Amino acid sequence: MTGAATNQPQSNVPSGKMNGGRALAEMLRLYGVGPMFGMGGFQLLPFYDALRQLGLVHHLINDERCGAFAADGYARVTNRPGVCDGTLGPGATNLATPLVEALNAGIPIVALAGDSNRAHSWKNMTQECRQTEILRPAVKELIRVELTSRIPELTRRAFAVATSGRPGPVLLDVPEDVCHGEHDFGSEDFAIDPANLAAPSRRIRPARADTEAAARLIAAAKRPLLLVGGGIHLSLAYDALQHFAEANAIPVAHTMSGKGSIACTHPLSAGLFGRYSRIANDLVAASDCLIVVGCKLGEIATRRYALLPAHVPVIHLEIVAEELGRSRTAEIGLWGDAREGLADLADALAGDAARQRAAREGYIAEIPKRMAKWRDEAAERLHSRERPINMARLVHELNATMPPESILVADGGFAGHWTGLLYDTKVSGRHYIADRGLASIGYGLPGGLGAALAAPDQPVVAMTGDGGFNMVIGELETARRAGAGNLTVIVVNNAASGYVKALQHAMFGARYQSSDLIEMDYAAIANAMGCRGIRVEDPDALAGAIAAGNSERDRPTVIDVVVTRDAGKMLPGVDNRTVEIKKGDRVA
Ligand SMILES: Cc1ncc(C[n+]2csc(CCOP(=O)(O)OP(=O)(O)O)c2C)c(N)n1
Ligand SMILES: [Mg+2]
Repeated sequence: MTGAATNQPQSNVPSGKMNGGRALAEMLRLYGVGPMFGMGGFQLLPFYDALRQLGLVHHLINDERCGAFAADGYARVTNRPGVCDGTLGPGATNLATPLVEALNAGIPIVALAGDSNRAHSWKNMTQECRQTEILRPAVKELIRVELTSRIPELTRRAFAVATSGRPGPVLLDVPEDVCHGEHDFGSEDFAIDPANLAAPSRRIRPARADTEAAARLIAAAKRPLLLVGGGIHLSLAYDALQHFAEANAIPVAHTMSGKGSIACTHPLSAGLFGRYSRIANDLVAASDCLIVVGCKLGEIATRRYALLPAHVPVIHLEIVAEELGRSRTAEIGLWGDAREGLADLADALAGDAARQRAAREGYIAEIPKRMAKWRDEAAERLHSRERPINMARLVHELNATMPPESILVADGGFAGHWTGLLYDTKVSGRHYIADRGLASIGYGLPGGLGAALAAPDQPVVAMTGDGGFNMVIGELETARRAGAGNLTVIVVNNAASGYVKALQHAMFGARYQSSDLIEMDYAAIANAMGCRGIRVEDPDALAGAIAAGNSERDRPTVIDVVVTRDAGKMLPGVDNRTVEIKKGDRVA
């Protein structure tokens, strides 16, 4: 059985006397939210009771942080706000890390936090803390609900903020007495705005003069290059991007978050740029016009702000005006939605597109050739028969085994680094998810759970380090209980906090401190937890194990892959050029 059960949008509008928790649950029902994740406490129990009465799907989570990560994974797959909750104090403060992830990555989430009864606040209530002050900078908007009667209105506001402009997380902070208190509601109170069911709620276009100036710059360029970030997913701009790139013969490089902007197997795909790169960084160096789309040009994308040559003009299309010029001056800033902006650029260039395609024939023919050359150079690692297993071989086997519409979720450690560089999506879309907003470890399993429940008919593989897995292992119980039989967790077991160990190897003379983990058999642990555990030490067994996980539907699978323990070989070595050690700086 998979976790196919989700909440369907419903139209019957309630009215009459009810408590705040019921009003909240009624609003979530009307917004058709997916499975919710949280852990109860007294403050929100009327809400839990209403969920039960209304038959809404809600999963108890073992750590609120994971509940919000699961909501985040759900939101990335569906573009609909993920919903999670935590109770007063520690429940609420556990939400901080995943809410910042969603804030930085622009993911729509509506999080609920129970708060103390205002009749007793600030008298050392148990679990009480200044949670609104702690969480305010972690969210796009924190809404404190002071009246039971305002619950529908402020829930509506939460969905509006979560899905509008650059999407993001919103926290509804609900005091106990507001949740337990009653109000006589009219049916008109429960209005919802259908525009806010999913992101993007509405779209805006860059100013015409800016678009025309950008078009002129592109038309004059010999080697333009698109640098695409996660905004492409938030805008669902895949078709517009592919049309623009193909019509004008412009290759597409992507960040980790932007993977899937066009299929990695598309002849115009230049792969990952930034800290790790196949061919894209060389193309950046030789470009005469960089078109940045839905990308913040942060540290990793720019190799610590050193990647983009100062003399090359930058056109930057971005939904948040304040991001323009933050780390790099843009010759032309296009403030608007990615899909609309790309469509406008394509229109502005339409008359000239055939000439551009002809002029850039040789340029775009280079891309697949360079990619093939890179692949030849990497072949030894991609096909490695080493034991312990080489990370490149693992990702190569994923490339060979994962169906086009499946989803790969990658955790913050090497799981993210290696798949960011080597994993190939076969179609455009959000088929690769990495938590690059905050790059926390521990996202893999819970994020994968949310993705698996959002796409119950697809195999979802969550790749995580052993350190990241240790943080959240209790959620295997949740995944089993939630029926996420389509979820496979791949633990890249290097018995180390590997990234830290690799840095200690490279920069601290292999003086390792607090970077070793004990040898564990995660397959045995998974089996004991009622999941399907498979341990892989032989690289030739990888394909079979991944295929077994992908076809399993009854219970989650955990594949424990014993990967290199050599700290000198842990960094994505298929491109050692990225390893540059500067005094006082870190690798790459
Ligand atoms: C919550 C959190 N703490 C610390 C870090 C810093 N960090 C980045 S990668 C890494 C190593 C994690 O070990 P593991 O999950 O086993 O992944 P590996 O690098 O070994 O593949 C650490 C500690 C982080 N990103 N997130
Ligand atoms: Mg590790």
